[in-house]
Amino acid sequence: MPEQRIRADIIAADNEKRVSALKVGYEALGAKLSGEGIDIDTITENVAEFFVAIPSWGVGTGGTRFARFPGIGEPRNIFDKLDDCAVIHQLTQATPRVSLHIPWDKVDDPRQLKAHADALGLSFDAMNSNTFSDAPGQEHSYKYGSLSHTNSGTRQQAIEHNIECIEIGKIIGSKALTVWIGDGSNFPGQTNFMRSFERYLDSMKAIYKRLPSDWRIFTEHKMYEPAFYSTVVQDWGTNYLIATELGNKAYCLVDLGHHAPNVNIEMIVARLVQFRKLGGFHFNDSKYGDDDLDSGSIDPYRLFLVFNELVDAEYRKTRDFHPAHMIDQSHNVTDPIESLICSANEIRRAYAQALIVDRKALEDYQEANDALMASETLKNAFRTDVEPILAMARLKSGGAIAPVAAFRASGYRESVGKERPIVASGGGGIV
Ligand code: LRH
Ligand code: MN
Ligand code: MN
Repeated sequence: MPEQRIRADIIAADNEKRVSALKVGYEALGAKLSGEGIDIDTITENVAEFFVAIPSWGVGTGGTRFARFPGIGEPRNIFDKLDDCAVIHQLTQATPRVSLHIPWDKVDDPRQLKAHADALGLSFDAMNSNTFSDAPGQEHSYKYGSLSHTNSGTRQQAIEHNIECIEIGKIIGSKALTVWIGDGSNFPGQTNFMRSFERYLDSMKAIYKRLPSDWRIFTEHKMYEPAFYSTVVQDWGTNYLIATELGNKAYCLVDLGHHAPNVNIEMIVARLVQFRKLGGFHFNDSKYGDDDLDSGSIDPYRLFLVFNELVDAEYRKTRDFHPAHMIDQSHNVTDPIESLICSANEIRRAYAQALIVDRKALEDYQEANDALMASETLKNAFRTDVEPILAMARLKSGGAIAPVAAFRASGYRESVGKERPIVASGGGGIV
């Protein structure tokens, strides 16, 4: 039994108040779905086995380049962050893994970190390297790039940092490395597109060589920012080229916020699935750019359509299909624990809705070119309120029917607020 940061009786008392209403809702939904030939318990079991990783950098309050407004009881170090992640998992039963970001996460002793995670019942998802900002005391600056830098010493330093992330990851049980770089340019002519990409590929090949045989490497594309004229790994096409150049342990990571507004992300997902190069996701939502808003808070239909592709891939029994599901968000005005709880639920909601799509009917409508009914088939699933399924999956796994309410009832934030001082300055999710 893992150590629990919230007392079990507090969750039990909150569940007690809600369980009879949940049973009524679950039965009603079960009857509706059964009329459509769907067994609700099977869907609930699938949902209970769907997990999404928490980003260590997401449990601290984020900020913009203008200001950061810290909340109370923010994590002071990676151990505090793991405690907060454990709370999210205890309540949702949906987030047993944590994705680290080095050196934002200062890992002095990986074995001690692993022991802390083990005690909390947590494990580690992909490691994230950081060569988009300078760490104190590093020899070469990343101001003009890292893995694609014109200077070989800078490139070598960035390569070694990624290898260090792999080494830490090996000790704590991670099985993947995610590489996102900010390399690019701010002026036409500032860099040579082809030479930069050649240098980047050479650097990535050096990192790839050091990847253990049972690991995967994910490269993450992003259209712009911090470079505003050109970016070295700017879109999924370039990302696909990287993954094919590197080899069969290399895959593309899709961060939902890294595309131009209105880009058809679900179609990108379908392409990567078809050519066996979908590595995983950074889930978040956005209105304008890489806003890092809470998953499903702006466009839940788009999230559903992404999951529709993933469930379609499962339905077609796509070989070697196991994308990594991770959240990548910044919480500027909410309690990060509450936002991450809601996001994990929204992601599971999209999955549950995608699971109840009548795939046979959809296929028939597609074959018959019945555009309206094909669309209605998706909409019928999307319009279904699957909350009773999500709540029942949580309850059956030992979580909370209403996780935010249970979190508030627990007083966890107030209690850690007494031991963790407010950190007034600092940017992003860096604590
Ligand atoms: C870049 C990014 C990438 C980083 C994270 C902090 O915008 O999405 O995944 O590692 O944000
Ligand atoms: Mn990301
Ligand atoms: Mn991003």
